[in-house]
Amino acid sequence: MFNFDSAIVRSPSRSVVAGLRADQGQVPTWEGIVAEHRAYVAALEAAGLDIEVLPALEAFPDSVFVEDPALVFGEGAVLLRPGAPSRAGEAAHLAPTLEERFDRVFALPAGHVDGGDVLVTPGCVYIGLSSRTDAEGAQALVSILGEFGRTASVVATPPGILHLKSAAALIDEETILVTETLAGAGLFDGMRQLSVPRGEDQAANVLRLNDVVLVGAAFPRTIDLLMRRGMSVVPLAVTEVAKLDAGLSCMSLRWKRGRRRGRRAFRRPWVFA
Ligand code: CIR
Repeated sequence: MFNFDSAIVRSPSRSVVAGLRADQGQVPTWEGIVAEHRAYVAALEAAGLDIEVLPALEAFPDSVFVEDPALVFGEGAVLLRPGAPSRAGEAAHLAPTLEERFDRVFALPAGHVDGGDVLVTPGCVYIGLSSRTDAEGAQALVSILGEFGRTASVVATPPGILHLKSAAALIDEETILVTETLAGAGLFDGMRQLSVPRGEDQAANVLRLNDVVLVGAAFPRTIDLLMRRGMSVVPLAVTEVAKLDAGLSCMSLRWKRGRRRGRRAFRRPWVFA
């Protein structure tokens, strides 16, 4: 489940400072985003992942958040349709890389889904409806996931949360780290939920990779909570990307390479209707 050896990231564009954000008062700096992104890439490398760094896309300020326009598994990839109009074109820029890397690449045919709303657990892929992910897109993704032999469940992300994974992350095979609001929503049947300490809601977006878990450095009580569970914690600064409502999971696409069936077995993304 947490066995990853590959990742795709995208360099931040100069335009990243104009990325979408709910709080208009908090403007990040390009240098600050670049520094946090560099440290993040180094942490992925230290965790044992081979990383492909895609070039910055000036026309897409939020394109550094590469998790939203696509979904990847060892078995294949899905090009999504991000819900924010300014991000709609990002998936097309990922398509060539995903076609190169994966035997099977599907394209969401309708509706909208942001990858930040997709939480993969061993038994179920949770798709959170949000301001970015709608019912039509979620249903289309359920069908595609069926092609991968994966069961999916569409859940309602509570209001005020940008993405499902802004408030939830899988930390072991049975446990999801959640905010108190999400814990109260009871979305994850059969999973254990562990709440982040009060006042550290943004800490719930951790990223487990192999034997380590990346956690926002500004959240000492969450770091302590995870260390007391015996986890190997890597604290990372995310204060600048947080000004763009982003966290740790959204800056990469991660997977474990499977055995290829043959190079470029399917030349174009499959549109699954
Ligand atoms: C956005 O609003 O789309 C970006 N500023 C932040 C996206 C963060 N993505 C994520 O949490 N999955």
